[in-house]
Amino acid sequence: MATLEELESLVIKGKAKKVTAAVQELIDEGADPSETLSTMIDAMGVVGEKFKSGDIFVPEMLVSAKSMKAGVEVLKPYLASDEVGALGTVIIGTVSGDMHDIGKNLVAMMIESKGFNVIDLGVDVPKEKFVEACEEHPEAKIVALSALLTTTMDAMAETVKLLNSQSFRDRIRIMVGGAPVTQEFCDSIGADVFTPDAASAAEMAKTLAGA
Ligand code: B1M
Repeated sequence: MATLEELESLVIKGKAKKVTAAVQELIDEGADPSETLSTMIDAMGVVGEKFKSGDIFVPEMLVSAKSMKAGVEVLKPYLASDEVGALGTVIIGTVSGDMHDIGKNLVAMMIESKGFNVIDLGVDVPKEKFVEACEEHPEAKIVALSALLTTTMDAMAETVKLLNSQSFRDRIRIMVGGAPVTQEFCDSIGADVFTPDAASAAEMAKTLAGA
């Protein structure tokens, strides 16, 4: 029988196939999907600490990330809702220069599970692409930006600046987040809302949509 402790260890070690099996086993045995997800998020925190202290390097971080993604795939149906699209459209992406997408994917998944249609522009998204997406989707009410590196916070600021100068600015709310992002930074770049994690981002999106 798989345990959450074992799952954490498997993500840290980057054992994707075993993570897939362990997550399925945990869910089949009645584990809470949110707790299972939190365990994998905690594991990535440990991975980050190990990288920071020089115990592991980029390739190890990458295999851990892949194993977490494999686990999230199994969890998706258990976290999703069947009302997709009812609350409107959200455009999301990780800003230019930044390849981190696990947090952004979680935010997208949680927002979708609240009943939004999510247009995911991916990672390393140039600021102009966010503008194009808003123009292509006049129904979009929220633009959500993620950044994981202190060095890409500038790209987030530039993206917000460009969005703020557009004629469609009044119809969208700009949400920002990611490990180095703070409320103070959000205010300083002229974004509308900062939230610290995927669950609060999804709740906030719902509030912004007036639901
Ligand atoms: Co990178 N990396 N990484 N990395 N990586 C960090 C972020 C780092 C903190 C590790 C460390 O040193 N401790 C560090 C950044 C330091 C800094 O800037 N201060 C770092 C570094 C330095 C780098 C490279 C520069 C390493 C190098 O090449 N020398 C490089 C940069 C590449 C690039 O982007 N240009 C790099 C590369 C990578 C990999 C590709 C190997 C891989 C990413 C794979 C992928 O995402 N597909 C990777 C990983 C896995 C990490 C860590 C270990 C884990 C990130 C993660 O997925 N966490 C990370 C250390 C850490 O986070 N402790 C680290 C789990 C995820 C669920 O959390 O993404 O924070 P997170 O998302 C959270 C919240 O932040 C929030 O909600 C999520 C959960 O609820 N959130 C939002 C996120 N977006 C939001 C948007 C919102 C609201 C909330 O509203 C719109």
